[in-house]
Amino acid sequence: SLSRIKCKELHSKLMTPEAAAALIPPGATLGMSGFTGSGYPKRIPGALAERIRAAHAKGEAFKIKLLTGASTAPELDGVLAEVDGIELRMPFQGDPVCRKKINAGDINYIDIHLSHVTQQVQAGYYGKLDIAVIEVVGIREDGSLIPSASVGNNKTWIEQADKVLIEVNYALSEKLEGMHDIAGTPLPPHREPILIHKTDDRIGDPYYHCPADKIIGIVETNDRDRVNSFSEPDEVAKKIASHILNFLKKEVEKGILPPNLLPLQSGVGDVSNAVISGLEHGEFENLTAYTEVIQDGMLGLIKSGKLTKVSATALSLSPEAVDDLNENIDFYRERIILRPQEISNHPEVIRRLGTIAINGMLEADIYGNVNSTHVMGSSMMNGIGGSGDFARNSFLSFFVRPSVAKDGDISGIVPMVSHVDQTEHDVQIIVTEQGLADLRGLAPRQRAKAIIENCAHPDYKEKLWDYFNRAQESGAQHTPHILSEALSWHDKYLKTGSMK
Ligand code: 0RQ
Repeated sequence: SLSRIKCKELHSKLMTPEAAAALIPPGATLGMSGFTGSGYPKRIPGALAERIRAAHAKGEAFKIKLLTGASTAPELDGVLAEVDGIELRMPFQGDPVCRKKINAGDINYIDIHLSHVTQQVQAGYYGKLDIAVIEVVGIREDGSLIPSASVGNNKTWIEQADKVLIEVNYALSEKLEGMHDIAGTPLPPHREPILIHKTDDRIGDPYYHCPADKIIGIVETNDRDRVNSFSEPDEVAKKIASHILNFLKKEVEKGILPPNLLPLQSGVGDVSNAVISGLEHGEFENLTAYTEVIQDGMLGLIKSGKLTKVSATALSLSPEAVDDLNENIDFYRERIILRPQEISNHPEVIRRLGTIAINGMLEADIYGNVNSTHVMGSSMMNGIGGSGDFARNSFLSFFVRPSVAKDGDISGIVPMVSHVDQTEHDVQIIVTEQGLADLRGLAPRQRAKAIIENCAHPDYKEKLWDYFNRAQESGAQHTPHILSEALSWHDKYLKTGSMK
């Protein structure tokens, strides 16, 4: 229809997804848009997957290297993994098919902190970026691009790639225009301070800029992001949320936190959503958030007036929440800023603002090391995402999860984690539905006592005390362990299907 492609010079570049996919050669390194299931290209990846399938049927080799912002959706990661089209994947994914191929050893997956991605690509660690494939909601007269529901690494992809393919998506409101603040950082030694002193400070401009001659094709789409609707938080999630909210209240009473807290960062998932909806019904006012992803709960908190300013890199919203956003876009645009992930997750800004980070985990050990990514030490779940960026640099850093998984066969608290993402040095507060362990100011043996006492499930508590007590009978006593037993719980689970 061309109505959203206001730059006349670009009209001749309109093509079908198939024609666009035909411009992507085997072996290409692609930088695609997409962050937590939003703002990913909807049609070109599917057409590319068909091309790859056809090539494989003829016995021809065809794989690509795929870089994005974070996780995408079945229409991107799913289809390309399904046809064995991905040679390398970076920096985060959460797709079931992609995960299966990673764990089968068929995809090389490089799982890095989300704030590090652009500098590593700029520095050339991944070779030359051949083609950027970016979803936008419109192209202005002067050719500048209006970002869509996520920003991620798009600025860098457009700048670094030799060629650019654009998908213009008509399903999201064009009135997103003005919500984004696009700025980046050069490689050292050319860096300067990032002048964000409050969550709503703007340092860039609202558009991506790409020379017209770099754009080799434009595809129009009308597909929504695929984000599932949220269910009401369950009892376990509500208990975890209430432990956190009570704790924050006490910190305000002690004068450690201001009455409107500090900017919040919340991970994705049911527990995070429960914390956010707990805030909606709680007493805190004038809240702000400096986070990665805005989910339904945060939109509700903005609507209620409790959350006044939010900075993130993506809107990851259910269909109902997208309707609400589109209908009240002028209200939300004054309260939401979407930034590149190198800025939303930048350690400098997170440290300066003193965010309160709340992230999920697979397991924690008795000393407070956290595994966010590897099931039983070897099997990739999603990736570290931005959790490390926030955990290390926040003023308060929470890690949360239910005390058990898989109907009680897995303990969320173990003697030693089977993989470390967040070291004990970056983990301040651990919360399960059983309770909260405040590790601030504690030495390792004190931490172990707090974690076992407050967070372990009753089915595993005695076994953890037993391990910890026996570890204190011999050997070095700073962080007592029995190395021959430290991973025996995981080993037992793999052999018998239960840690019990
Ligand atoms: O699997 O549903 O098949 O039973 O893992 O677990 O409890 O539903 O928790 O959805 O919050 O995910 C760490 C994965 C938690 C997530 C992780 C099984 C469990 C279930 C999911 P089933 P839950 P969540 C912002 C910050 C890293 C990235 C991050 C994550 C499934 O929070 O990916 O924080 N974090 N980003 O049964 C085996 C264990 C297990 C286990 C849980 N110990 N062993 N399986 N499960 N614990 C976002 C971004 O960065 C984009």
